[in-house]
Amino acid sequence: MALLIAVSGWDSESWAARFSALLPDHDIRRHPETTGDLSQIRYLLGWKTDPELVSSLPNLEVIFSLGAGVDHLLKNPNLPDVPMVRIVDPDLTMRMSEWVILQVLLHHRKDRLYRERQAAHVWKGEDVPSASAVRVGILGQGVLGADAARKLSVLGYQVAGWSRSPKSVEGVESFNGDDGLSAMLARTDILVNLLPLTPATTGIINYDLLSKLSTDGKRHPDCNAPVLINAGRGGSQVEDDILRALDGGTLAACSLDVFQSEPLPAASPFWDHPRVSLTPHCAADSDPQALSVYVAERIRAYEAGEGLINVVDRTAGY
Ligand code: NDP
Ligand code: OXD
Repeated sequence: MALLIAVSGWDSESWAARFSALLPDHDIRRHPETTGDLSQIRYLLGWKTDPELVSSLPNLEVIFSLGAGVDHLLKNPNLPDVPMVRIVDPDLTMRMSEWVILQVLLHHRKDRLYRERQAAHVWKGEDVPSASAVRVGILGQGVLGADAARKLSVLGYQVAGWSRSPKSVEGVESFNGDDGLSAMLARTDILVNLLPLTPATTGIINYDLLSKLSTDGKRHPDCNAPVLINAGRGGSQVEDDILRALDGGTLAACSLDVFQSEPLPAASPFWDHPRVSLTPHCAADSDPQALSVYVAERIRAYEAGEGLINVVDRTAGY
């Protein structure tokens, strides 16, 4: 029985080499180079994998997502009814929190303005509110949202989080449900999205939502309007609405790691927008060895009869 690595956009050869070292007693294959007999595939390690391939593995037992998100697999209408395990790993979590904290600090400490002043050789400081005066709201209080929330709270920010179920994270105000969302937005200067992409979160970051953010300009760190930071999924954002909000003053600025279409098309107005910072979906790019060890350990535990952890709830969609 074999583990098939089918990861588009990644160097499958180096992943296969790592798994061969970690699971020397397993048959490690790569798609399409060494796929072989499909009936021998027991485990699939997938990232944006061809849906037809996923649906044509008759003896598949477990799907491993080579990412924390599983929208890339769940959009397959013919997904086999086997458990799907996602990545939950301290290395990935840490990197995401680093990215979120970096973006929050860049906006809070007016970095864009200072870069403009540096380019113009202008030696001039600005008043900046203390972190304790800045209210951060995080959409999603799962593994990633809760970690970023905790760390931002330690830095002194007033942090709140929104999730489906109520949470109790030290130093973080919890909101849930539709009413909870409006209440959190109304007290938010910097909005961070770390929601998974599901039918319920598709297009959730639209003009209506952005219009509900705090309008208490005195507290806004960046240009007297709120800021958006999105590292969840591009499918959760309505990009025309974000541009309208930026250009109409509803949003001061944004940091985007994810987009409706990736790679970001050359013609996208985000590339040259003066108040957009973008990164190429790399917010939580992790150590490949750490992710491989995680998957190999899950396989070993499963084969030892210990069951699986971090299994996706297919009904909830994450
Ligand atoms: P989790 O499953 O641990 O957390 C998801 C959170 O979202 C939970 O708090 C959940 O609520 C909440 N949620 C889901 N649906 C809703 C909804 N309809 N309304 C309110 N809250 C909702 O996921 P992770 O934290 O591990 O990852 C989050 C996402 O981050 C991934 O799905 C992926 O899309 C993205 N990601 C992006 C990366 C990048 O590089 N840009 C890297 C890794 C992940 P509850 O707690 O009540 O269940
Ligand atoms: C993930 C990602 O889901 O990198 O892990 O987007």
